[in-house]
Amino acid sequence: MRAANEALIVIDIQNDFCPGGALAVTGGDEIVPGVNALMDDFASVILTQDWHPSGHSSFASTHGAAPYSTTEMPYGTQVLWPDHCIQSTDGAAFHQDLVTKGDLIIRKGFNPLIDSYSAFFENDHVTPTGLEGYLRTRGIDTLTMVGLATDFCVNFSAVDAAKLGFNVTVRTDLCRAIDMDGSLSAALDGMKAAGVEVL
Ligand code: VGL
Ligand code: ZN
Repeated sequence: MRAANEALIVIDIQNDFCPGGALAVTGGDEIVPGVNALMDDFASVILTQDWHPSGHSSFASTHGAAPYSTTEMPYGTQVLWPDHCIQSTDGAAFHQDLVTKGDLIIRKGFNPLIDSYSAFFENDHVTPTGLEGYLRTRGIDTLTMVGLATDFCVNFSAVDAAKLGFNVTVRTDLCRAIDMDGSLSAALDGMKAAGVEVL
Protein backbone atom coordinates (compact mmCIF):
# COMPACT_ATOMS: atom_id res chain seq x y z
CA MET A 1 0.00 0.00 0.00
CA ARG A 2 1.28 3.48 -0.92
CA ALA A 3 1.62 6.18 1.73
CA ALA A 4 -1.24 8.54 2.61
CA ASN A 5 0.32 11.41 0.61
CA GLU A 6 -0.20 9.50 -2.65
CA ALA A 7 -3.24 9.28 -4.91
CA LEU A 8 -4.12 7.44 -8.09
CA ILE A 9 -5.91 9.60 -10.69
CA VAL A 10 -7.94 7.56 -13.19
CA ILE A 11 -8.73 9.71 -16.21
CA ASP A 12 -11.86 9.42 -18.37
CA ILE A 13 -12.26 5.62 -18.69
CA GLN A 14 -15.71 6.13 -20.21
CA ASN A 15 -17.66 4.27 -22.87
CA ASP A 16 -17.25 6.97 -25.51
CA PHE A 17 -13.44 6.64 -25.29
CA CYS A 18 -13.57 2.83 -25.58
CA PRO A 19 -14.04 0.74 -28.75
CA GLY A 20 -17.59 1.28 -30.05
CA GLY A 21 -17.78 4.75 -28.47
CA ALA A 22 -18.21 8.12 -30.16
CA LEU A 23 -14.53 9.11 -29.74
CA ALA A 24 -13.04 5.65 -29.45
CA VAL A 25 -9.41 5.35 -28.42
CA THR A 26 -7.77 2.22 -29.85
CA GLY A 27 -7.40 -0.34 -27.06
CA GLY A 28 -9.04 1.98 -24.54
CA ASP A 29 -10.78 -0.93 -22.82
CA GLU A 30 -7.58 -3.00 -22.53
CA ILE A 31 -6.31 -0.98 -19.59
CA VAL A 32 -9.31 -1.60 -17.32
CA PRO A 33 -8.06 -4.78 -15.55
CA GLY A 34 -4.64 -3.25 -14.86
CA VAL A 35 -6.15 0.01 -13.59
CA ASN A 36 -8.52 -1.89 -11.30
CA ALA A 37 -5.60 -3.89 -9.88
CA LEU A 38 -3.52 -0.74 -9.30
CA MET A 39 -6.35 0.82 -7.25
CA ASP A 40 -5.66 -1.73 -4.50
CA ASP A 41 -2.25 -0.09 -3.88
CA PHE A 42 -3.68 3.37 -3.15
CA ALA A 43 -5.52 4.71 -0.12
CA SER A 44 -6.89 7.50 -2.31
CA VAL A 45 -8.36 6.92 -5.79
CA ILE A 46 -9.84 9.79 -7.80
CA LEU A 47 -11.76 9.26 -11.03
CA THR A 48 -12.37 11.91 -13.67
CA GLN A 49 -15.31 12.00 -16.05
CA ASP A 50 -15.56 14.05 -19.24
CA TRP A 51 -19.03 15.57 -18.86
CA HIS A 52 -20.31 17.80 -21.65
CA PRO A 53 -23.74 19.37 -22.16
CA SER A 54 -25.22 18.69 -25.62
CA GLY A 55 -24.22 21.41 -28.06
CA HIS A 56 -20.87 21.85 -26.31
CA SER A 57 -18.45 24.28 -27.98
CA SER A 58 -15.85 21.50 -28.42
CA PHE A 59 -18.22 19.53 -30.68
CA ALA A 60 -17.72 19.83 -34.45
CA SER A 61 -21.49 19.55 -34.90
CA THR A 62 -22.00 22.75 -32.90
CA HIS A 63 -19.98 24.66 -35.50
CA GLY A 64 -21.14 22.76 -38.60
CA ALA A 65 -17.49 21.74 -38.98
CA ALA A 66 -15.72 18.45 -39.73
CA PRO A 67 -14.74 16.32 -36.74
CA TYR A 68 -11.01 16.58 -35.93
CA SER A 69 -10.72 20.01 -37.58
CA THR A 70 -9.70 22.95 -35.39
CA THR A 71 -11.14 26.35 -34.57
CA GLU A 72 -9.95 29.43 -32.71
CA MET A 73 -11.60 29.95 -29.34
CA PRO A 74 -11.02 33.01 -27.09
CA TYR A 75 -8.61 30.79 -25.11
CA GLY A 76 -6.69 29.42 -28.13
CA THR A 77 -6.87 26.69 -30.74
CA GLN A 78 -9.44 23.98 -30.03
CA VAL A 79 -9.77 20.59 -31.75
CA LEU A 80 -13.41 19.96 -32.70
CA TRP A 81 -14.48 16.49 -31.64
CA PRO A 82 -17.36 14.21 -32.51
CA ASP A 83 -20.18 14.63 -29.96
CA HIS A 84 -19.03 12.60 -26.93
CA CYS A 85 -19.54 12.13 -23.19
CA ILE A 86 -22.85 13.98 -23.11
CA GLN A 87 -24.03 14.32 -19.51
CA SER A 88 -26.03 11.34 -18.19
CA THR A 89 -25.81 9.34 -21.45
CA ASP A 90 -24.42 5.82 -21.70
CA GLY A 91 -21.41 7.22 -23.59
CA ALA A 92 -20.49 9.32 -20.56
CA ALA A 93 -20.76 6.38 -18.17
CA PHE A 94 -17.63 4.65 -16.91
CA HIS A 95 -16.64 1.40 -18.66
CA GLN A 96 -18.81 -1.29 -17.10
CA ASP A 97 -15.82 -3.25 -15.76
CA LEU A 98 -14.07 -0.26 -14.18
CA VAL A 99 -14.09 -0.31 -10.39
CA THR A 100 -15.60 3.03 -9.35
CA LYS A 101 -15.30 2.86 -5.58
CA GLY A 102 -12.82 5.78 -5.53
CA ASP A 103 -13.04 8.72 -3.07
CA LEU A 104 -13.91 11.44 -5.57
CA ILE A 105 -15.32 11.69 -9.07
CA ILE A 106 -14.40 14.99 -10.66
CA ARG A 107 -16.40 16.04 -13.70
CA LYS A 108 -15.03 18.43 -16.29
CA GLY A 109 -16.04 20.03 -19.58
CA PHE A 110 -19.47 21.04 -18.27
CA ASN A 111 -18.97 24.74 -19.10
CA PRO A 112 -20.64 25.07 -22.55
CA LEU A 113 -18.09 27.62 -23.77
CA ILE A 114 -14.79 26.09 -22.57
CA ASP A 115 -13.39 22.59 -23.06
CA SER A 116 -11.47 21.00 -20.19
CA TYR A 117 -8.87 18.35 -20.96
CA SER A 118 -7.10 18.79 -17.65
CA ALA A 119 -8.47 17.56 -14.33
CA PHE A 120 -7.10 20.79 -12.76
CA PHE A 121 -7.98 23.67 -15.12
CA GLU A 122 -10.31 24.26 -18.03
CA ASN A 123 -8.64 24.85 -21.41
CA ASP A 124 -8.34 28.58 -20.65
CA HIS A 125 -5.66 27.39 -18.15
CA VAL A 126 -7.10 29.62 -15.39
CA THR A 127 -10.56 28.32 -14.41
CA PRO A 128 -9.94 25.72 -11.68
CA THR A 129 -11.89 22.48 -11.28
CA GLY A 130 -11.25 22.36 -7.52
CA LEU A 131 -9.11 19.21 -7.67
CA GLU A 132 -5.98 21.05 -6.49
CA GLY A 133 -7.74 22.17 -3.30
CA TYR A 134 -9.14 18.70 -2.69
CA LEU A 135 -5.68 17.14 -2.91
CA ARG A 136 -3.88 19.79 -0.86
CA THR A 137 -6.39 19.82 1.96
CA ARG A 138 -6.02 16.04 2.17
CA GLY A 139 -2.21 16.30 2.30
CA ILE A 140 -1.70 14.57 -1.05
CA ASP A 141 1.39 15.71 -2.98
CA THR A 142 2.29 12.69 -5.11
CA LEU A 143 0.15 11.47 -8.01
CA THR A 144 0.08 8.48 -10.34
CA MET A 145 -2.02 8.98 -13.47
CA VAL A 146 -3.58 6.41 -15.80
CA GLY A 147 -6.41 6.46 -18.34
CA LEU A 148 -7.57 8.06 -21.59
CA ALA A 149 -6.33 9.66 -23.64
CA THR A 150 -2.55 9.81 -23.14
CA ASP A 151 -2.10 12.75 -25.50
CA PHE A 152 -5.07 14.87 -24.37
CA CYS A 153 -6.62 14.54 -20.93
CA VAL A 154 -3.80 12.57 -19.30
CA ASN A 155 -1.19 14.89 -20.82
CA PHE A 156 -2.93 18.14 -19.81
CA SER A 157 -3.65 16.81 -16.31
CA ALA A 158 -0.09 15.61 -15.74
CA VAL A 159 1.52 18.84 -16.99
CA ASP A 160 -0.82 21.01 -14.90
CA ALA A 161 -0.16 18.89 -11.80
CA ALA A 162 3.60 19.15 -12.28
CA LYS A 163 3.31 22.95 -12.76
CA LEU A 164 1.34 23.11 -9.49
CA GLY A 165 4.22 21.35 -7.72
CA PHE A 166 2.86 17.81 -7.40
CA ASN A 167 5.16 14.85 -7.97
CA VAL A 168 3.62 13.15 -11.01
CA THR A 169 4.12 9.75 -12.60
CA VAL A 170 2.23 8.66 -15.73
CA ARG A 171 1.97 4.90 -16.28
CA THR A 172 1.83 4.82 -20.09
CA ASP A 173 1.20 1.06 -20.01
CA LEU A 174 -2.15 1.91 -18.39
CA CYS A 175 -2.99 4.71 -20.86
CA ARG A 176 -4.01 4.71 -24.53
CA ALA A 177 -3.70 7.58 -27.04
CA ILE A 178 -5.80 9.23 -29.75
CA ASP A 179 -2.54 10.08 -31.60
CA MET A 180 -3.55 12.55 -34.31
CA ASP A 181 -0.87 14.49 -36.23
CA GLY A 182 1.95 13.42 -33.91
CA SER A 183 0.05 14.39 -30.76
CA LEU A 184 1.33 11.38 -28.81
CA SER A 185 5.04 12.03 -29.26
CA ALA A 186 4.50 15.77 -28.61
CA ALA A 187 2.63 14.91 -25.41
CA LEU A 188 5.34 12.53 -24.19
CA ASP A 189 8.01 15.18 -24.85
CA GLY A 190 5.90 17.90 -23.17
CA MET A 191 5.25 15.81 -20.07
CA LYS A 192 8.94 14.97 -19.68
CA ALA A 193 9.89 18.64 -20.15
CA ALA A 194 7.41 19.58 -17.40
CA GLY A 195 9.11 17.16 -15.00
CA VAL A 196 6.55 14.35 -15.20
CA GLU A 197 7.97 10.86 -14.74
CA VAL A 198 6.76 8.96 -17.81
CA LEU A 199 6.90 5.21 -17.24
C1 VGL B 1 -10.61 13.84 -24.24
C2 VGL B 1 -10.87 14.78 -26.31
C3 VGL B 1 -12.04 15.39 -25.91
C4 VGL B 1 -9.80 12.97 -23.34
C5 VGL B 1 -11.77 14.46 -23.82
O1 VGL B 1 -10.35 12.43 -22.36
O2 VGL B 1 -8.59 12.78 -23.63
N1 VGL B 1 -10.16 14.02 -25.48
N2 VGL B 1 -12.48 15.22 -24.66
ZN1 ZN C 1 -14.40 15.93 -24.15
